[in-house]
Amino acid sequence: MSDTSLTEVENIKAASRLLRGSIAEGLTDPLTGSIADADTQLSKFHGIYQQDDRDIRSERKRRKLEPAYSFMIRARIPGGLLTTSQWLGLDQIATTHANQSIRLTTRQAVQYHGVVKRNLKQTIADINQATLDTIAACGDVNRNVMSPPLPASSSIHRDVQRLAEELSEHLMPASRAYHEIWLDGAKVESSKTEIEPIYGDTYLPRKFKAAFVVPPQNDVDIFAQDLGFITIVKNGTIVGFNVTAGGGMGMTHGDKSTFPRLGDVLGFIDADDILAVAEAVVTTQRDFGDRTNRKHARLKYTIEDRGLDWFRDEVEKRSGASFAQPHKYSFVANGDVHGWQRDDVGVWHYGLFIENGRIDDIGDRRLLSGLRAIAEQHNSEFRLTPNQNLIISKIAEKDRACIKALLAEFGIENSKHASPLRLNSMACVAFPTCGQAMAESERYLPTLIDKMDVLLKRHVLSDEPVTVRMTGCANGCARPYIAEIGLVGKGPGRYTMYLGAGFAGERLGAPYLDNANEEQVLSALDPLLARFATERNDAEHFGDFLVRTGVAREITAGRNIHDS
Ligand code: SRM
Ligand code: SF4
Repeated sequence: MSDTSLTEVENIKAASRLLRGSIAEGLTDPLTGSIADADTQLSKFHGIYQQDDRDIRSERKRRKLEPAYSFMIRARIPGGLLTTSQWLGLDQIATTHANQSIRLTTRQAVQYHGVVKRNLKQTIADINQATLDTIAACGDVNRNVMSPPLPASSSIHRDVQRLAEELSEHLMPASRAYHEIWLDGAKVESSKTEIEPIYGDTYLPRKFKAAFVVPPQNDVDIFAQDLGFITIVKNGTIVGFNVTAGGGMGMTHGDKSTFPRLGDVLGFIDADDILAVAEAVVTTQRDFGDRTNRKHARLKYTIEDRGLDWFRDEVEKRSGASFAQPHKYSFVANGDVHGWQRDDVGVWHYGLFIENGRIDDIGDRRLLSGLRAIAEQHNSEFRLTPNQNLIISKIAEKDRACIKALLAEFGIENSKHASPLRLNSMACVAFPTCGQAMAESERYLPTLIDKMDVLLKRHVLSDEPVTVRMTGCANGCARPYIAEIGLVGKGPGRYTMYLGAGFAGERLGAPYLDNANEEQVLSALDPLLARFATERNDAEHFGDFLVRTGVAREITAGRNIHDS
């Protein structure tokens, strides 16, 4: 019997025998390219999304054909750390089963698009062959754990990466459904023999996201996370972590009960308490999150409704840890560091700009082939960044010339393509694969940036790094509400423009234009950039300038973002 007070997804999870549903049976049905509706919810927990090609949706409908179904597959890659041999495995899958491209995501993971049902199992098997998996990459569980990829201080970053991997492991679902369905693992006879010790059999009310950060770079956007750990370093050693909770970006246009929210700092803990505190945060959300309304089910609303003090007490009670006063920290930017960087032990890393995370071969710019050639020569690491870029990591001085030559040969070095504005830009996937898209994003932002760059040049601001992020809907997958210029799709060619966010991801932007087309966006920005060029304080960022001069409203709490 389903409980009508709960959302449909809750009933699907409850009846799923720990995420099995009828996925295995659906894969063998040759009559359709889709799987059963309920299974489309469950497959997300296995990192698999059913989609259809929206460019041809109406044409197929007119011809009375079923939608052109295919699947998006997302891998789980804690901290975005890959060996170059894992990369070569991922590259092979892109060319055999997907649409000849790899898509880096805003959470340091990779996605494939366009995988058809008959190739799904083999694709997952090949991902497994590359010693990776797609478990919990989506669904109402803890997703890919982020960790800063740029090793400015190599030992600190290595330790934090290890903690991120431990946290990812600790919060993985225990169900063997994934191995059974996709990897032909032994069948568990009865779901009674299996338990989910942390999640229980209906998992979380909604998705859950965690990250670590090492100040001063806020590349992971720690305040956008449900749960965050800010690393506190004294005299070159990690002394503990400030814990943040209750961040999230998603909202719905026109629904004021939904809003983006930045996480609050709960307090300081020792490194030994990380897993207990994380588990307590997760189980508190499991028990108190709203299972009757998915638009109100994220941890940010649990904290808004019950209060931060209540939440802190509950986490302390469940974890046995106590929060001390937070330690001081400061952030300088929420973007990536690009180009050549040398870490504290003298090893080189190259931050490669990848526009909107899309790795393919287009014209002279052959990213897919170039990264393949580099991975074949450079037996080391690639680090995926939280801003859809990639770091070719751990390059010895003697190998630098070879990497430089390969970057040039394949036409992919940063200097060739990117102004500071472009380097600090991100766009979500949107059309043609995303079922939620209302406007273009990945396919459109590059041309809009060409036009914005003309404006910046006119006002002698070409060297100014301004963050600009675009999404095709209000869900906020490219974290647009914490970009100095945030463009959020509302309809074909129409965007709500948010202005005034902090350059370091510490303040949300405020709505400035609603339902604006390209011309309206550019004409609004032109005079603001002119004023910025002449009236700014020393080293002042665009978002701070707009707030100081009263052009953009200062948003001090997400719940106030819709106020006029
Ligand atoms: Fe996202 C749903 C893509 C990061 C908030 N997101 C989706 C779906 C799966 C659409 C759907 O539900 O049908 C998109 C698939 C598009 C496609 O065709 O591939 C999608 N999200 C992405 C990615 C690929 C964007 C990108 O261009 O990189 C990112 C994958 C990250 C990963 O590797 O796990 C991605 N999504 C985010 C982020 C950013 C982050 O996590 O730091 C957010 C905002 C933070 C947050 O969660 O609040 C985000 N995605 C959403 C939401 C809104 C959730 C909410 O609380 O309201 C949805 C819709 C939903 O969950 O119902 C969504
Ligand atoms: Fe799709 Fe909206 Fe996310 Fe963009 S922001 S990928 S349009 S869900």
